[in-house]
Amino acid sequence: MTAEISDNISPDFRCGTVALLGRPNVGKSTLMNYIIGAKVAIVTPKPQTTRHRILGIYTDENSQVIFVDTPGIHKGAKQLNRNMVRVAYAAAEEADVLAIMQDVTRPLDSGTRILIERFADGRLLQPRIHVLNKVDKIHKEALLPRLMEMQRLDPGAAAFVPVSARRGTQTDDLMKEICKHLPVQPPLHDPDWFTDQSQRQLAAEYVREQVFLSMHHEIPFQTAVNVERFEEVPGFGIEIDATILVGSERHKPMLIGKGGDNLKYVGTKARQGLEEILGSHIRLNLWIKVDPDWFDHPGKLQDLGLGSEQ
Ligand SMILES: Nc1nc2c(ncn2[C@@H]2O[C@H](COP(=O)(O)OP(=O)(O)OP(=O)(O)O)[C@@H](O)[C@H]2O)c(=O)[nH]1
Ligand SMILES: [Mg+2]
Repeated sequence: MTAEISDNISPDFRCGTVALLGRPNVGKSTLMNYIIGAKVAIVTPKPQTTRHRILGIYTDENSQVIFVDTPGIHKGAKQLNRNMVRVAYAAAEEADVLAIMQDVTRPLDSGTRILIERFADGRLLQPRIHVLNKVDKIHKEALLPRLMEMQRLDPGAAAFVPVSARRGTQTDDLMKEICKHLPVQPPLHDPDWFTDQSQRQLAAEYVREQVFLSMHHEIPFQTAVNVERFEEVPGFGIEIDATILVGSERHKPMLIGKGGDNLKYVGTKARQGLEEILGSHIRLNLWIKVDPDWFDHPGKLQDLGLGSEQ
């Protein structure tokens, strides 16, 4: 802990965990990254981007808010999908506050309603804050009926907060509302620490982000990234060897692209992102391996950090 904060912890310092929950693609990771000011969770326009729980820790002189970003809650038959959903519900059980997010540019569909009802059914006792995200994309007048509908759906909720995670609109209001419900206790983590993700995990995720962005249809959902080697090279920076797993032989040439262009692009973009967050020169070597069942194989998922407890 830095001297300034440890010497001056106020007696009403608040600290606790907030689970970010919701359907895929509503903006959970974007919100967490915005509030902590660093891209610790990857973001793409595709659903099911986040696959494991990721901590993002915000600390100031009055509070430490420990966000737990979770995979979007969805239906899916594969073991990977079941693990992702289990991870989200487990994070909810352990949190002090539930931040349940929705995308206001989309109607309140049955999946979102079921999810809200499930959190509001009285089994979990923590305060629920409904976060209505992406308000930058709708007219102000459209928000009021949505807020009223939400109040009908969950009258016992602690608050309903419209935000734009992308622009940071009203995230201050959200933070105030969250802090009201956190226990009064000293910080649990070093204030200089802002995520539980290792540099190795970040490397795998930054590569996967670029794979997700450059691939279409079902291909991204059948890809994973494993970092085989992460080594500090004196006088240079960091050298990383990573393997991209694809679910089918025919996905391999698509990922490589014409003349290797796509794979080169993936590597360059991931390297640039990693250089920025790790503040170091990076040499990134990528390989591709075909594995048709990694997403339905408990042992392989565990090895990839995607088990039901991860
Ligand atoms: N316009 C707008 N887009 C947003 C906002 N927040 C997130 N997005 C976009 O929504 C998409 C999904 O964002 P993510 O943060 O990956 O969503 P998520 O809820 O973490 O998704 P999963 O990890 O798949 O569950 C991305 O294209 C974001 O740029 C917002 O406030 N406004
Ligand atoms: Mg996410």
